[in-house]
Amino acid sequence: MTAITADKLITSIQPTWCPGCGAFSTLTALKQALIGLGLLRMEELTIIFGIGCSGNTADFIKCCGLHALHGRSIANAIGVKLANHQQKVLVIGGDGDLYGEGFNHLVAACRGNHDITVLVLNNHRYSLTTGQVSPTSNQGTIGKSTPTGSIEIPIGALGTAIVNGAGFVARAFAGKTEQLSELIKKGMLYEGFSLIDIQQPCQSFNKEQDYSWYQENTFDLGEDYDPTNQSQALISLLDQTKLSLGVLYRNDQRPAYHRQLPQLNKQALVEQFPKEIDLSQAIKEFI
Ligand SMILES: Cc1ncc(C[n+]2csc(CCOP(=O)(O)OP(=O)(O)O)c2C)c(N)n1
Repeated sequence: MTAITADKLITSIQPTWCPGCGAFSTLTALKQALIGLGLLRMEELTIIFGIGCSGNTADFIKCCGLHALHGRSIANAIGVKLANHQQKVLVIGGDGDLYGEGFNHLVAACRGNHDITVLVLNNHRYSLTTGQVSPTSNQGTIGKSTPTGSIEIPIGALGTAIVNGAGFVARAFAGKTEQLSELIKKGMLYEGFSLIDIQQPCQSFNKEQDYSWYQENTFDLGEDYDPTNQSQALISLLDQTKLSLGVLYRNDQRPAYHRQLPQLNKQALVEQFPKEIDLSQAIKEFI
């Protein structure tokens, strides 16, 4: 076993994100969280990446995992967790990947309370494909795919997650690295489905929501906010004058999926099979 330290997470590839991209600070916060968790070891961490600038994090952090198909990272992450309960399983993707193409998987993960942590790097655009509107773009956004302005209103992803059973839902801003790192740690320590929506500036394709916009339009949830109150969480999300940051909702009463499934709740799949399996016959059939 190799304990997680900063040097273990480094790859030889330099990030290809544009200067000023919020993903730089999100990556820093993520690494701080992984190191800070302490209990984690490299072999106990799996990260599944989506497709997009956000999913390209796959090249910039060393870990076990895979770069999934567009919108299919959550399905893969659930599979990993069900096969091996010892794994801390993270998903990293964009708002297009996870609230657009993959939204049905996100809702299914909430309903099952699958024990994975999903980080949505939410820059309100499809940025890798050069800035088309995404499910979280403001109504009226002008882009290559919407030259006269988008008609749809932004998706209420966090509210949908909460009403569909997500156990832990938080919102963060990439520019507040320390708070983001703490939220990632909390989400990963939570046993059940955790969703962290990371508001992230995209300097190239979202000129509207830049760093100063976030400074002016976000606030931290105070001490008097009770995250266990589901209706209060939903009401607070309806108020869109400013974005609240922190743990919006937390339910510690609902067991995670793998604790409930009779076939798996005593032993994970990896423990049910012999350590050494002779696959030669199966391989012969495929070649
Ligand atoms: C099935 C499929 N459809 C479309 C694409 C093209 N595509 C690649 S990245 C991307 C947008 C990703 O946007 P988002 O998830 O918001 O991530 P960002 O690049 O903004 O981080 C799209 C549509 C693809 N690779 N695969």
